[in-house]
Amino acid sequence: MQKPIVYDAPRPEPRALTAEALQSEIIEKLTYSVGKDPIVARPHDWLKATILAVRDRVIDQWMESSRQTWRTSHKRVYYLSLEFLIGRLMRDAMSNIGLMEPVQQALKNLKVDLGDLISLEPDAALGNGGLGRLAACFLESMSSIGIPAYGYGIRYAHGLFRQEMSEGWQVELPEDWLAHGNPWEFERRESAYEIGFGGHVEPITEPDGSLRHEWRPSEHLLAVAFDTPIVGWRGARVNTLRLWSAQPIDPILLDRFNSGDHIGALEESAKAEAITRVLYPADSTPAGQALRLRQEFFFSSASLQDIVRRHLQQYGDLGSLADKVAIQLNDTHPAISVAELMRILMDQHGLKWAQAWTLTRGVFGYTNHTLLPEALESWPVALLERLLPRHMQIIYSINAEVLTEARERAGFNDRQIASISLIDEHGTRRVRMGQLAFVGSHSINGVSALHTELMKQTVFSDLHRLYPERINNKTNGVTPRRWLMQCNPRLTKLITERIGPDFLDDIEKLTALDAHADDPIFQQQFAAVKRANKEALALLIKQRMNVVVSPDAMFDVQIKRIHEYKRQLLNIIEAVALYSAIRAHPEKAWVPRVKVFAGKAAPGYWNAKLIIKLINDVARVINGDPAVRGLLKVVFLPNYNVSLAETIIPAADLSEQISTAGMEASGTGNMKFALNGALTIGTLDGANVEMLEQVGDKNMVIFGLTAQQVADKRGRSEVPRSVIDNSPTLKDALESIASGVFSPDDPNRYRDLVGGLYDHDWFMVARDFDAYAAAQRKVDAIWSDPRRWWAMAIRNTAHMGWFSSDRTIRQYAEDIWNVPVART
Ligand code: B1H
Repeated sequence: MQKPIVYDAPRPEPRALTAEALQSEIIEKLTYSVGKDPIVARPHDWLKATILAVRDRVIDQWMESSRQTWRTSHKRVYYLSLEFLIGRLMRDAMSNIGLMEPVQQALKNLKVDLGDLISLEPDAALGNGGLGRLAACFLESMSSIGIPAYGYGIRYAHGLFRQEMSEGWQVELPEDWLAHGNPWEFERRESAYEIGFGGHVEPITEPDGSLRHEWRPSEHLLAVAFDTPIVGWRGARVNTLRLWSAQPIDPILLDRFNSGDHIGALEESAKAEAITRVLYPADSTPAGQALRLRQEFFFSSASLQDIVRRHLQQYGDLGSLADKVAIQLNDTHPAISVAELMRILMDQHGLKWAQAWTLTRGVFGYTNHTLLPEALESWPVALLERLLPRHMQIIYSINAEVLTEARERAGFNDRQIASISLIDEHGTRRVRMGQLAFVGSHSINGVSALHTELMKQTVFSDLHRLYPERINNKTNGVTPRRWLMQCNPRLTKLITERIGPDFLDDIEKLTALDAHADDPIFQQQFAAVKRANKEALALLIKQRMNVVVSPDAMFDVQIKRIHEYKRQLLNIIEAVALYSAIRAHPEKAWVPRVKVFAGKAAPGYWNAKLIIKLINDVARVINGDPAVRGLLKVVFLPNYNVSLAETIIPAADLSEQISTAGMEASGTGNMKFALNGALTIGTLDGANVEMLEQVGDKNMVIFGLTAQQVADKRGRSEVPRSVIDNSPTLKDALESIASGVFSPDDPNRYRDLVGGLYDHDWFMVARDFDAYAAAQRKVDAIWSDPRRWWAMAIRNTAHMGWFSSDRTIRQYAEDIWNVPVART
């Protein structure tokens, strides 16, 4: 047992928040912490000094928050996620504790520009896309509404790859966010845990005759904690993001070194460090490699050891674990935690199976983020047996318990038993991590109403029948601090002037804007804000791409991971059709458009990479064709990340949310665009459905097949060829792409891609094309009526308050975690 906590130990006076105090402290940090004389300091030195000064203010609140949790014995929430897509932290921290103006002033006095420093900070890109960004929004919201929480994940040495373009093709380069050090993190050598792999299980008969199991791993390494403070709105609370880094127990095998094997002496160290070296870059599809399973177990085990240690330190007894601890599994990536907690409780703390199983289910909640069949994680039984033999035994025992219950209590037949079994018996036997996470949790949630419904009907239908009270919905949200106040200060100011500042603390108060939507003066002001944001984006496009775009044109934006189900292909085919129409009828009153794309493709996903190349090929031809007279431009901005999103989203007029219905679990970009006053063109998919409920069908442009219609068409394996033959516009566009109009250097480049649309069209690109094109012309018509456009845009902002991650987190707190929220 560790020493008990002394709650009233002395602490320094909190730091002052004034510009004067900050100014002298920045100089002090520069001198004594960075070790630079101000006269030779470089921008990175100033950045570091500024972060250190800001960080001190954060720490004051951080310590206060954690003392309070120890003092009050509140239940803690632990969010386990293999991804946290944080982005930059400095502006977030400054803005949330009200330091933007004093820091800006302090730096100005020192002749340093705050904006320059902000853009120097590297993006922490420890995530792929929506799932990782959701985790980051959730952390910020938990701090903002006063929930004692920890994020647990991996401190990848290299986050998501940097994307460059080489002749229009994606090239992946290593990302190096730690190159200049990371002033936000605190290494905690004292919080290190041993993690084992391999070996065997030793059955031990206790003196009382009972049987205990002891895992004797053959391989050991260390998980070392790195802590980053996460500041809530108005500094209400500061929680901790604890990321684990893998290190060898013996950094060098001296006997091997001494015998002359200098490389072999470092083997252990290389093997350990490989675990946290790099983020797997596949969004939606698991990598399925042994190293990935090692990552999953490594961070699950370290986190659970830490949680159990903290609980014992405070309460001394594991019986209260489920009353004081809630652990949320962000998808199945940490699902092995179910078996690991069972092992810790039984093998290390001597609990009996029944009590351990009750505690485990009491503690865990599982969030599912995708139903794509290829995305459902499973691991070969043989691999698990080799790497985690004790966990495999526990998984078998859990399976026996659940299957017996299913037969005896619910009378399940063989088909149903096969469907809920933790072991997939088709082909090589595999452990299904979704089933494991489900049976080990008291709550299983989807991330939008439609997605949750489909979960009940498809992958988890039989488990839902067995445990009908477990599945629930928690529609995603985004933090309005980062995604409105920080990224769009102009709009924030305008809204404040119009409806007062209350919405800053209660974002649902944005509905007050609805009453101003038809006011011509407010419309003009709203349009002027959008215009200024578009000028900033136009400048960035000129600087990065050397393409000139007019801020008078409609900015039509699709930014997200490149995936066939997200249908960037549908968008670019429509652009090709529009291009031919403009050339054929130059006399018509075309609405000028700039089509902006950005997003990364998984390195092994050929079709996604080909779609990037197609967008670039089409862009080159259209942007270079004088016959278009600038009425249409296409831009693909490389290296999409959180910071780029923060510049693009406030400048968007039209948000493309056009996934094949039933395939996008929720989407969160959709919410960010609408919050910033963009209209949405979208399918009835994911959270679009609930956005439609909030803003009404007069304020959103919906098109295309429904999830049910998609399922029906797939079920009938209908051939799409006749659809294409009956749509001359689509046919022409496809023929021009397939015949090499945009790829004269390799005319066959897109033959197979287009061929897929004729053969099966799994993603319904051909079958949704006419509806999509018609919806785009409807968007044109609205654009041509500015009064109508801006009224719609304002109403979108007005009704996005519900999509705040504060609301989402409140629902998790109430329905899943059973913890109170301090601020409502
Ligand atoms: C989402 C993932 C995902 N769903 C596997 N699933 C991964 C799956 O590395 N892997 O193996 C990585 C990511 N990501 C996204 O989650 C959904 O597609 C979005 O619709 C949703 O908005 C987001 C947050 O819930």
